[in-house]
Amino acid sequence: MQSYSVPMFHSLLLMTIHTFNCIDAHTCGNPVRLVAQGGPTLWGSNMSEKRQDFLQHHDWVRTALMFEPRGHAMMSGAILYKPTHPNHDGAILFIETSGCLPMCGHGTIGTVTIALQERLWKPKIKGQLTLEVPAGVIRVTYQEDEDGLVKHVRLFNVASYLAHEGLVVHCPELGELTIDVAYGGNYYAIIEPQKNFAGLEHFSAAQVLKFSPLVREAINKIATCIHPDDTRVNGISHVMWTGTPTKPDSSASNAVFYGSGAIDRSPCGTGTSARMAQLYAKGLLKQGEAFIHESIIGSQFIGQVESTATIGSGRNTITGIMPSIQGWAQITGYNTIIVNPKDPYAHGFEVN
Ligand code: PYC
Repeated sequence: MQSYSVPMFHSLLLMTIHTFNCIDAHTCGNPVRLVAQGGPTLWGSNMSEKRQDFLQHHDWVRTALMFEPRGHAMMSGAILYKPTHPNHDGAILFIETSGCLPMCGHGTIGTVTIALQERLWKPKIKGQLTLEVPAGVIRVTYQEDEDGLVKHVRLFNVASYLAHEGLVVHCPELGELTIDVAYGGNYYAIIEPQKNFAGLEHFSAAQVLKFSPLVREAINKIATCIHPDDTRVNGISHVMWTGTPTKPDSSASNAVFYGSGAIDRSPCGTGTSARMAQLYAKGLLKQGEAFIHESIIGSQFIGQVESTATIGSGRNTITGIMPSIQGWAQITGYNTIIVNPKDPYAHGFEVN
């Protein structure tokens, strides 16, 4: 078991009981715990700098709210901040069991649904939002039903690209695996059906959990991934296993592993972006074509390549895509969470 401690200075700040007003939801099955009140004030001129400040000085908030006993291995969430630019509608810090992701698709869809339905944001233009996230600035559109509930959210994600093609790693028990690596807001190792992997439909969740950390470790040893526009975004954090979908209208299925023991229950927004970038680069997906991505529980996101994109500059210029992903979320409850410094598990624990 791993439990989490905080530096002395911050533990002094924790002498009082901290209260977090959270609204819990799920996006196509994957949890989103939105911290509406109680998040720390962060230093920085953009969300990437604020993410660094959070990781250095306030990470106990993440471990307390995401890990057991207040959360679980799959828990994922977000904290709302004021945007730095007056034309923007909001700013989001993503918090996860795996850390603070630069970008999270299911987290954005859930956060937007909650923030709009609970009137935490007032859109400058009805039907669309411009949001600051650590990976950059994203645009979102949404549709409401006649009761003012958010039906769908479409996020126009950050530029995504195929970073490496055909890397070969050895995975204990499975053998050699040929893997592509793509970026969609996080770096993904993408494993398609091949000789030593028959496809996700032949794999159990237990196998995804067992083999993904081994693949991630092996691929990070041979592949360098540093975002050309922000060196703070680096390393392969997510592993995507692909296969034949169960629904006739789905284009593909996937299971994404992240953190130390999580499988995304949603089709994964940044993963879907990375997958579309990979397929587009290989000539297997066209601009404007619907890419319906199915999750491990059968829920679907509708992705699309909106346009091509240029990432980096000079000799580091890469051609990629601007992806969009549509999904839905549902609020599941209101959750006032307290963190009492006298609780030996105030900052959470993980059982690995
Ligand atoms: O939807 O981008 C996503 C995501 C990343 C990790 C879990 N979900």
